[in-house]
Amino acid sequence: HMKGSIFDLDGVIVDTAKYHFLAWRELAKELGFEFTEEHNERLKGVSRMESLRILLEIGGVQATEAEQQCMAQEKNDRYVKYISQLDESELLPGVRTYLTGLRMRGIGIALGSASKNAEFILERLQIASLFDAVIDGNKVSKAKPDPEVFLKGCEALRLDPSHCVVFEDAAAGVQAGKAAGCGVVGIGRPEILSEADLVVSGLIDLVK
Ligand code: B16
Ligand code: MG
Repeated sequence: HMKGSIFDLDGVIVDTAKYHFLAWRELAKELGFEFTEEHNERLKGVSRMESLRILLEIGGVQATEAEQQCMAQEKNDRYVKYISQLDESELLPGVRTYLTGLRMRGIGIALGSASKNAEFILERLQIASLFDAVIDGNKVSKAKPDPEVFLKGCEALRLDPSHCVVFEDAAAGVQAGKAAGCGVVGIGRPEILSEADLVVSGLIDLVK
């Protein structure tokens, strides 16, 4: 049975993908090409530098390592401007109720996200205090589907992975959770998340 829980951020707790999209689209426009919402799907759950690599490939743009660092910084500056406006109202349905319920049952709660802005986002959403541990893009070196982020989450909760459940919206995240030895609840479409032990459309489905 579940003693600990580890949550992905984007797509599970909040829809930050729409702000990533706006920021990436602005960068692409500056570089002289169109970046669509369909393109943006490829960046979900992917690290910042890997996202940039994919974006440059879409635009057919070559850039040196130094130029890429500069572009990633510019994208992040734009993104941070958007997420500075975040507030509680942008929590996805059921999130606060579900997390509060876990706390009342004594179940550990950790974040397992690729984002380097995760702490800031939790603060803006006013849910930072609900988390016992935050494992984010600043603490991991290997991206999902590598299990590192979730193994570190279990370690921070001082629990064996077999007692932890991962909540993920991306296929690579579901794979990472399984590879860590955790139970996995997929959030989204069953076709994409078939490796999960259970798939729901959102945390709201678990609080009814
Ligand atoms: P940052 P998650 C991921 O969040 C996003 O889905 C992905 O689009 C983003 O590129 C990545 O975080 C890195 O974010 O630029 O803020 O470090 O789903 O792993 O919570
Ligand atoms: Mg996600």
